[in-house]
Amino acid sequence: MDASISMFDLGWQTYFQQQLSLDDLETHNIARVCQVEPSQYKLLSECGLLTLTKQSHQPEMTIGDWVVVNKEKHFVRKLDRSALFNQGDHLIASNVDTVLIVSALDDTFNLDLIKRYYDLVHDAEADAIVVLTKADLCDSVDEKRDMVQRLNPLLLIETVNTKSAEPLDALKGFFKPGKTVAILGAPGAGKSRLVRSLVDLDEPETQFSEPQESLFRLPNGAVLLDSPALRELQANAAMSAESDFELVAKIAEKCRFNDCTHTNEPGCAVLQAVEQGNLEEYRVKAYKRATFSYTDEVTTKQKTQRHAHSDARARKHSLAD
Ligand SMILES: Nc1nc2c(ncn2[C@@H]2O[C@H](COP(=O)(O)OP(=O)(O)OP(=O)(O)O)[C@@H](O)[C@H]2O)c(=O)[nH]1
Ligand SMILES: [Mg+2]
Ligand SMILES: [Zn+2]
Repeated sequence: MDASISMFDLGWQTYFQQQLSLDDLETHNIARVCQVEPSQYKLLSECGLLTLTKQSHQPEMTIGDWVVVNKEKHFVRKLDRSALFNQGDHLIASNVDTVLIVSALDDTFNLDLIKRYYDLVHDAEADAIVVLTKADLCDSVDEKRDMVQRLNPLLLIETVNTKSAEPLDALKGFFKPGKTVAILGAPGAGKSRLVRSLVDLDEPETQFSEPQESLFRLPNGAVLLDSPALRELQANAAMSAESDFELVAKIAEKCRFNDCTHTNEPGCAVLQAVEQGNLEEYRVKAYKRATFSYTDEVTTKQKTQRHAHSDARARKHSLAD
């Protein structure tokens, strides 16, 4: 057991401090949920790892939640969250400050998927930073960066080549003490490599304690939240981006012209489907954006997407892989 954990190591912030009563400060302890099991929660605290049995009077909790516990290590209350990832009733992760949306700049670049991740982060009320990896494999870096920037002019975007030695100082600046960070990105986007170039997940000092798998220490004192539920959310987004893409691609096969841009051509099956109300306009826009920079490589794109799809299904491995 790691006896040297402080609340600040775990991501404690003023926002949570303000919710504590005098009673809490004098007689209670604070702990952070680091694992959710069918019948119990595991929490990290200054006193090490705690276990709380799930009980009907407790609110549902998720990884990242801060909880007040009494001296007997029983649940007192959950603190208000600063951010929450959920899918309907299914809670995925909470109190994440910054999410790195990792996307490769090679031919798997997918603006639609970046947008989906961005929307997830926005809905969760966390901050997004888009990290464009594999800059060394792309000769239109600025063009793709501009496409991402058009999603939101204020969005922070960092371009990195994680194979080079210089790249990550810009990112390290975001890993301030007390900040909780998460990472979203398609399979193969370079998440593990990015994390590995920032921190060695196998090193003992990255682990808070042995038997938990979702909270890690990053350099500069930030916390990395990486859980199976978050990885599933990320894979689902990748899969639904693919199905939108394939839907439009399938309809586009019926266009009269092979090189149809689905703008104003006669015999355009895509425009017809939109007019008849069988296809939403936004799907077409996403499809056009995704095929924009490599117009005649639709087949390659589809293959790549299909590949990503099966990868997402088959491989549910962690960032450390
Ligand atoms: N050339 C180049 N290759 C990179 C870069 N970043 C990652 N890669 C390579 O891309 C491949 C995938 O990288 P990973 O870090 O495993 O990707 P991931 O996002 O963790 O993938 P999953 O765990 O499958 O979701 C690896 O072979 C990396 O070495 C980069 O900046 N440049
Ligand atoms: Mg990985
Ligand atoms: Zn068309």
